[in-house]
Amino acid sequence: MKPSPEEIAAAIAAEEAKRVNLPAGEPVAAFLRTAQALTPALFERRLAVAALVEPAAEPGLALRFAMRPVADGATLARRNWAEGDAFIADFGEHLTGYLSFTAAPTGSVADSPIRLRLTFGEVPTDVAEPLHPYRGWISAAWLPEEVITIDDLPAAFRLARRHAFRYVKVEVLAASRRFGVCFENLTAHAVTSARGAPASLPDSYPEWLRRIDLVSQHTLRDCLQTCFEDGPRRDRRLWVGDLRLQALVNYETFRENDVVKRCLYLFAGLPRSDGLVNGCVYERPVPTYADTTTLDYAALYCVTLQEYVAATGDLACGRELWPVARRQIDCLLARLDETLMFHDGGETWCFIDWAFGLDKSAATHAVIVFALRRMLALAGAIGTAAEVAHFGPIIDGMVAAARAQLFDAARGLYLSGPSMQVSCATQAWMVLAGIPESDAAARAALRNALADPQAVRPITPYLYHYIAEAMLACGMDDEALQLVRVYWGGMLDAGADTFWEAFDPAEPLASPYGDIHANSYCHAWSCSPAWLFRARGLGRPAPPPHHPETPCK
Ligand code: RAM
Repeated sequence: MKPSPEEIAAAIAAEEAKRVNLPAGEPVAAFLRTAQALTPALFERRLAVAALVEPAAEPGLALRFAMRPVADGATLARRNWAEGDAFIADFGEHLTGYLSFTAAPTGSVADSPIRLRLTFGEVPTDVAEPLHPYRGWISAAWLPEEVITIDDLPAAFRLARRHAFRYVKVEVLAASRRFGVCFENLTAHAVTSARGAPASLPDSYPEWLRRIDLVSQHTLRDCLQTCFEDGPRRDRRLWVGDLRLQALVNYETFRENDVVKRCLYLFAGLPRSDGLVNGCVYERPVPTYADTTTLDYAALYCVTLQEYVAATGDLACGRELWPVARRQIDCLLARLDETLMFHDGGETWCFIDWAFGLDKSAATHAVIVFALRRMLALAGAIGTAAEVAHFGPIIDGMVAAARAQLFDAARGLYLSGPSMQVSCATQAWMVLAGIPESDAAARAALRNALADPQAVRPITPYLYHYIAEAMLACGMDDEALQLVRVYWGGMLDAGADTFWEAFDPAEPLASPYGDIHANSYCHAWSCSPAWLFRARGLGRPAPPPHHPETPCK
């Protein structure tokens, strides 16, 4: 049964009430200085209006609306609008940035200010239907709208707030009847710290795959600001889980590696009192703590550091942040029971996915094993292996505990929590952690869960990524390719210019927040196909058959 927005809000509130947030720790000034010194410059690109558009209801589309062009963008400067009028400008592509224009009176001098409502749309739905009444449980202050009043026309105006958008709906809420308003030079100023555009995949790749690759890059580009933001519309901040996937794609595309480093230092500079990194941190107004600790993300901090060192060869950074990563592991291991099992007691958040009702114990257990293995790899690279020689036996113990306590041999999959829940999340992380006894057992666990109509399925591209990554880890390349084609391709079919924070193909209007207008439609953790294609060879066309030349006689 699909939960109502009220049920989602009540369940989240009940979970939050159980949480014990440790106080923030002492900021580590030296780490924060390093982070700030690595702040990248932002580059601006100006975009003119491509077209004036109107939404058309398309019940067959996932988000129910398509845009129809009604006039060329250049005609806007020749039109004028009166109180009560509205239009939608389409900038032709998704961007993160600012809006500017000149508002000029026509027909008479302006004898009043004008009041406008600007609504910013990442997708048609944002501007095609009213944002209110809003039913979400996160603040309505996130809704992408502004009411502005401009005096003394003609006036050049630039909106101070940054938005994420392709469409802007302009409504003239109030203006004197004695003049019309003309909007000249309506301009979007796109900003990103990504320099340049990566080379496209060769033509030998199928068209649909090249398109997913490109949209993945655009998603990353628009999230790549002074840090790797999770979403330029919302939450506009740095989360560990999003960072790992962004960093991976970045190494294969924009290569803004210093931004990854800055992010690692921001987390290291703002530990909680027990040394766990925050699930997310804020950059502004000064780098500061978010009141959120996320155990699976703390484990993924170690993985992200290991991958950064492997991708860049920056051993000095690996060595400097090694104690921070070690601390994550120590804190996580302290939460295992005497049989080396992790149980989600609810006092610290485990994220894994936003799927409603998901039991996170087994998946989090596996994320910890995944991180332990990566810590051994990092230790090998930076020469600290002796310090973590005891990790090997701990990994063996955690693997054995999971096999003994979570594996349902009759069904060929792993269960989670007291309700013995079957989920795709559990199988994906078990496989990535190397817990199944063989690749064949790993493949069976994934296939069994995916075929089980009762299994809890993901609702975010973040968890779909881990299913694809797990499939690649155990030789399910064709299924991984099909998953990417159907899931990310499903967003493309719905008209996506950038990939989304949440998308449940079975319930396209579902939102983790109880209202789709609170969703972000350019969300970092959905950009990972570019890494699956470029680093993991997913979908790589077979080389043309080799015909040895016949030697001349
Ligand atoms: C949401 C955001 C973010 C994610 C967290 C756990 O607030 O979508 O990307 O990392 O959840």
